[in-house]
Amino acid sequence: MLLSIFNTLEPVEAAAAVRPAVDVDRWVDAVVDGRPYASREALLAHAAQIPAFTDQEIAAALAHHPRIGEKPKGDSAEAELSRSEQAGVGVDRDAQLAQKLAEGNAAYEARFDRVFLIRAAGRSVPEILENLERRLGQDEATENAEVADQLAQIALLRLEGIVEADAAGDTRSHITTHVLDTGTGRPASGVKVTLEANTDSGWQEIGRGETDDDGRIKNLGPTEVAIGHYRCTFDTGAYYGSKGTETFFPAVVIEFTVADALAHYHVPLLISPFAYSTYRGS
Ligand code: 2AL
Repeated sequence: MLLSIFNTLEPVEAAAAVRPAVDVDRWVDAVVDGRPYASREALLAHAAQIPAFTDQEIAAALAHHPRIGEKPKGDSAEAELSRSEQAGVGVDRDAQLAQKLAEGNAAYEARFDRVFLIRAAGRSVPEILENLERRLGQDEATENAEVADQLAQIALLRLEGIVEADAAGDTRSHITTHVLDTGTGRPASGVKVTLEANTDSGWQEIGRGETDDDGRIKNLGPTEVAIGHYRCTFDTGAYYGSKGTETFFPAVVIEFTVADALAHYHVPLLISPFAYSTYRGS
């Protein structure tokens, strides 16, 4: 949702829009009451300074968080956000690690009597396991403070995904793309692209989009993905079909490696009806 729309919604509608970020009335009300926001940065800065979640609020909010490594069920906005956050982690890519995670989750639940919560976006399974082991050794008060912080991080990342900047270019996914039609020398707009991660159970879609007037997709999937193999599939057949142009390529599939979880990956496609190329952009 665009920030300008969020700014003008009735309070009850604005609250419904942001509640999937975290189901805590005090947080939702503070975000809604802070409107209007001059920019997305102002919104995020306002949300970032909301006082920490209390133990009671944590207990209520955790009811909506599935275990790490377990696919959230249903088609609620929260389940979709959670799926997207967990998709980049790559639990499906390694059965042994998945087993360790299941054991760690069980140990955590036995010790603290609640789901182990961690901001999943941008983290790999080994990193999550390391945190899990460290946190199992913490006393209750320290651990409660850490859960409150993780919940706040998740809420902020979700809010970032829910409210888009009005000025294009402000919100960017970890992997972006750009399609240039080298036959016309123009950006290729309206090209459908899917982004998939290579998991233990095969390729799994983690994002999709359509190139804008400038040939770009700035929001192709999660804002952070884990190290691993990914692929983009460009529906070049439909693109050329819509122009009545014959092409040799019904689709173009580009497979690539994300080797640095913190670096930005830009995967451009330069396409003509009978040749294409790509490169690692940034
Ligand atoms: C989650 C979740 O659903 N998203 C996230 O970042 N962490 N769940 C969890 N148990 O930590």
